[in-house]
Amino acid sequence: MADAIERVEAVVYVVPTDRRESDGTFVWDRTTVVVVHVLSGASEGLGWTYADASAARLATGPLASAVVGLDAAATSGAWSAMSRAVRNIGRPGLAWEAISAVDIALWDLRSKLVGLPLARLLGPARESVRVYGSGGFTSYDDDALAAQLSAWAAADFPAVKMKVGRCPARDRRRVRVAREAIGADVALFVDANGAWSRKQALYEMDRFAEQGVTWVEEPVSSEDLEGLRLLRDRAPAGMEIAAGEYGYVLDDFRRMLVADCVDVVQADVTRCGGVTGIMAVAALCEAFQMPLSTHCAPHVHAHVGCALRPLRHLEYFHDHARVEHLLFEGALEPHGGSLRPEPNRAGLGVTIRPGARRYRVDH
Ligand code: SMN
Ligand code: MG
Repeated sequence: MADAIERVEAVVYVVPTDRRESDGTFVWDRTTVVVVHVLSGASEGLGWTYADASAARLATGPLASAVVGLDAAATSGAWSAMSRAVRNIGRPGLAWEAISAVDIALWDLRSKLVGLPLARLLGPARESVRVYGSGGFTSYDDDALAAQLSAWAAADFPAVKMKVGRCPARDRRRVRVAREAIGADVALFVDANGAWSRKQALYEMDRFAEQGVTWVEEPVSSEDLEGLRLLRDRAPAGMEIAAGEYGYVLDDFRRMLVADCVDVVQADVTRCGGVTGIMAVAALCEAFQMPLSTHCAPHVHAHVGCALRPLRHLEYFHDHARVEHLLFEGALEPHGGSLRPEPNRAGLGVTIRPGARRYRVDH
């Protein structure tokens, strides 16, 4: 056989956040990354997911058993084999995050075997992807919020996103602070992470429309498709409703699209089945004439995003951009509000930095 998959290894890194962080419904102080290495002869593919460390065991256990011995170019066959392997574990959630990391590594390997950047192997629709800055955590004071968002505005980002929902009384002031920090020409997005009830969301959205907010992400839980549909239909003119970051298997996205409950679907390559999975999600979005925006994990989305026809932009998420620069040599930097894959680096174009070992944890 051509290049066979010989081994799957996984390494877990835990990187403390640069300050305590929170959004409308969660608090955290570290980011866990499960990095998967797929080996074939002298070649190695690298993939990762932002999941619990236990995803590493899935990658080196049932998923490795499913793919070792397969042709390294047979990414679709490997994806189906991994899906079958997790039937009794339960596909959505952790299993699909682990599959995502292995699939990303297999596409990195496949690109390296033919000497192409992943973006070029996929057949690009564009050479770079527009970004929006994402942070503005509810744990920030007004100065930190203004400093972060204004820095992205100064770097020609067309939009920035901040967290809301933890304290509605503070939020209205925080959104005013954000608008003053970025000026009138940068789009202002908010993400409530499902913190509001349906009627509370309607009230907050009206208040935020006064500050020119044009994107409200997860105003209610993304499991409340009827609620999202209500808010999409009653949102102030010019304000889009977005959700989808908790979409794993294809049926999650099919149900969201059939419910016609968002203006923009979000998907995360480290959750929805990797490159193979997000390409399928993009085809679904296209069938429903629905725009797509990717969630977090900026480096991988910069490559795959070049080939996602319905893609509008990717999320330059503060934590993940910081972690990817700490762990990976070759992590992309935004220029002029876009991320552009390196044309002369095969695969994802990254290697593990020697200094990454300080963040390694046993799993
Ligand atoms: C988010 C992403 C990752 C961690 C916390 C919160 C948020 C987003 O939902 O869309 O950036
Ligand atoms: Mg979100």
